[in-house]
Amino acid sequence: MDLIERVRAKETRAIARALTLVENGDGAFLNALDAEYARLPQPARIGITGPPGSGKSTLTSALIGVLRKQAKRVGVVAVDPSSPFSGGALLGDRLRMSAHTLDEGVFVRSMASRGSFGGLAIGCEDACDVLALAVFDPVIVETVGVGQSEVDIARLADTTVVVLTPGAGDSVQALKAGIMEIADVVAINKADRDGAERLEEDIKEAQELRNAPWRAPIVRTVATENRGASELLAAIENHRVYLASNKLLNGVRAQRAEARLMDLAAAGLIEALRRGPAFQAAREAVQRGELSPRAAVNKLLNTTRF
Ligand SMILES: Nc1nc2c(ncn2[C@@H]2O[C@H](COP(=O)(O)OP(=O)(O)O)[C@@H](O)[C@H]2O)c(=O)[nH]1
Ligand SMILES: [Mg+2]
Repeated sequence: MDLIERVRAKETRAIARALTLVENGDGAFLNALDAEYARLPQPARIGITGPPGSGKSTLTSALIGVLRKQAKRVGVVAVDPSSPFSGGALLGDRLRMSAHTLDEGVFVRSMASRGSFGGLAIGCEDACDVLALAVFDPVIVETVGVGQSEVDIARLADTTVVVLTPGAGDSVQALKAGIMEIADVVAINKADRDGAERLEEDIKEAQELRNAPWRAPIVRTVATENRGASELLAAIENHRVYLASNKLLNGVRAQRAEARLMDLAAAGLIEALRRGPAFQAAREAVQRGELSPRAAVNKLLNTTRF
């Protein structure tokens, strides 16, 4: 049986193999996966984002616990550009979610950046396709949200949960950086610590400044004790109902497909320019300061055969 069929048959080893091929950018497998694209199941996509250490992985694990009680098959992609494959954070993810690792209804994969332009989002989408093919629903995407990348993160999911923690400067900064723009649900994790009240007020204040049709509900959680996990899941499901009942879900997915198209187009274009015969000369001219980067690109676009 070929790998695609084995993934569709929910075979754990095949899923792991497929994710590795996707991560390595294996052309033959990606083509086979792309051939399934129009027929892929469309699992609910939940994004969990927030500053490093805010408890995203622990919270994801708590959500998995609730979802497993509902007999849902849960797929998780944890994306962390800062952590290499052998790195601590990654190991942390594995350990933290290890309560579920012997459960066939759960698949957790950590992935680092492929390193190429747009590689992170592209690799994540490909991994999500594999999990969709393996009939996981929902698929949870955990991403470190810091600074500009938050906008990218928002488009990886139907529903984005922003995780903030009391007493952390990071969270205040996140609020200032406009994180409310992307939050469909806010989790105040580590609510066992002082300052949850204060943070909730700050979040509400930030929300007042916006006039959005959907106001992100705020849920307090203590992920280490599984507290608030059911409430968080209920808030996520409410947002999904809101999307569905206002016919917004297709729009969210269409936006995601378009963003993916643009990412791949940009990556493909750069690859094509790099492979072209004039690239090295243009690069050296730019490095010597003889040619402006813009002029170099224009020249390359005009002379490269695609
Ligand atoms: N006190 C407390 N600690 C927590 C809570 N949730 C997570 N942690 C701890 O915070 C640390 C970072 O958690 P982790 O899930 O790896 O954060 P991530 O980097 O956002 O994925 C770990 O030591 C967790 O045990 C919580 O609700 N309360
Ligand atoms: Mg984590």
